[in-house]
Amino acid sequence: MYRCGGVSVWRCTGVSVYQSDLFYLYRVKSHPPKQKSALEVMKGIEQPSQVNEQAVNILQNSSRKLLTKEDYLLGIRSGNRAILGQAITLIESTLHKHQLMAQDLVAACLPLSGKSLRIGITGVPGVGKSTFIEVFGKYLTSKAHKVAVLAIDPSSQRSKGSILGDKTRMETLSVDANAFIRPSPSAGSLGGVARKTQETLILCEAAGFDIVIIETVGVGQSETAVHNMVDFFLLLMLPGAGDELQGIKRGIMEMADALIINKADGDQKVLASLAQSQYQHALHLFPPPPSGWLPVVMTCSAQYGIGISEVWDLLSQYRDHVGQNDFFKKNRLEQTKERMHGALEESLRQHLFGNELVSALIPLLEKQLEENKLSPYVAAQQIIEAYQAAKKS
Ligand SMILES: Nc1nc2c(ncn2[C@@H]2O[C@H](COP(=O)(O)OP(=O)(O)O)[C@@H](O)[C@H]2O)c(=O)[nH]1
Ligand SMILES: [Mg+2]
Repeated sequence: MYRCGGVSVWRCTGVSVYQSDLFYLYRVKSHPPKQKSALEVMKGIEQPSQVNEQAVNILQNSSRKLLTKEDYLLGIRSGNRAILGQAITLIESTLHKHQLMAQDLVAACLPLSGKSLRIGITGVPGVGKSTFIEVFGKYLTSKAHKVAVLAIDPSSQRSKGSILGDKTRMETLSVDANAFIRPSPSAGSLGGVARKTQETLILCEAAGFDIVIIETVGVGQSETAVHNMVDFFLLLMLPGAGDELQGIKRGIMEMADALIINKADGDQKVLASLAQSQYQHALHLFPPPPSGWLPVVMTCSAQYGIGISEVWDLLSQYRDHVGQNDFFKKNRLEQTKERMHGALEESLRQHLFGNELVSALIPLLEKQLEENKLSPYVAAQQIIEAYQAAKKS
């Protein structure tokens, strides 16, 4: 067992298992799973102990039987966050049998999914994403919504997880009975992490969460991945800093349905208003988005809870707008198709480059390219032909 980003993790037969998850990984008939709070599900964060005594005891005394698909499904459908956490661990597991079970479970949850409003939130580190999500999430649960917070952060292995690191700032939301917070899976390529997050989203929706917030750090490729899985994309900005300074690429601004300038409090209030009009003006110069919704620029202070209900009002307006013009449905369909094509491309790439003949041929062709003996197009064609020949033999 080791500690990762403040969370104690069990490393057993090649799979990472969150400490508290162990409790539910094995079915203990005499100890039926009880409802746990979100904080408990994420347990380990504040724990100084290196060993989860409870899990060890249960493992020693249990019949070591994995929950069945029906157990998971029942737990998820009833909104049991501990079981939901367990099921997500299966999705993240690298064990083949867990993967099979996870795929089964995702397929079973698919018909129950799709009913939430999916919100993507991005912005540079320090802009206040965690503070905002905490306050916004609490606002939503106070309005009888059920909120799930997920994160995409492919770099999280290095940075030890975006949300985990911010745990202290989500203390209130994580103990809210109507919230569920799950950090980014801590390993893998962006494609892999995105897929796991997408599947996690399906389980969360099946568990009855009607608002799913997906957080990403606004500096890399992950924005596009998040944009492709949400209905509304929200970009948090700092007052008084140009977008070059904030490291926000133009492409990310173009994806945004709303720009929210956070920290509009104290001395920064005036700067925030100035930035608001500047960004509003800049957005007018962008081509109109396919949703027909012109992105809105607003200010807020997550710290002082100012402008939070206004953000929700804006989201409601957006939902009405894209509901009326049918973009909501069309966009989701497009996203699903895009995911299929993305998965297909990824799989083709793996097959192609995983082929021994192809990987032996590529350096030879590269040499010929260097010597101007071959055109890149002919080389590509030769690779495909070599692959096809290898498949036939
Ligand atoms: N003044 C002010 N500070 C804020 C506000 N929101 C967040 N902060 C502070 O900004 C810092 C970074 O916030 P955090 O939520 O961790 O940002 P993240 O990296 O984007 O998740 C923290 O010290 C927060 O207390 C705000 O609305 N006003
Ligand atoms: Mg954060």
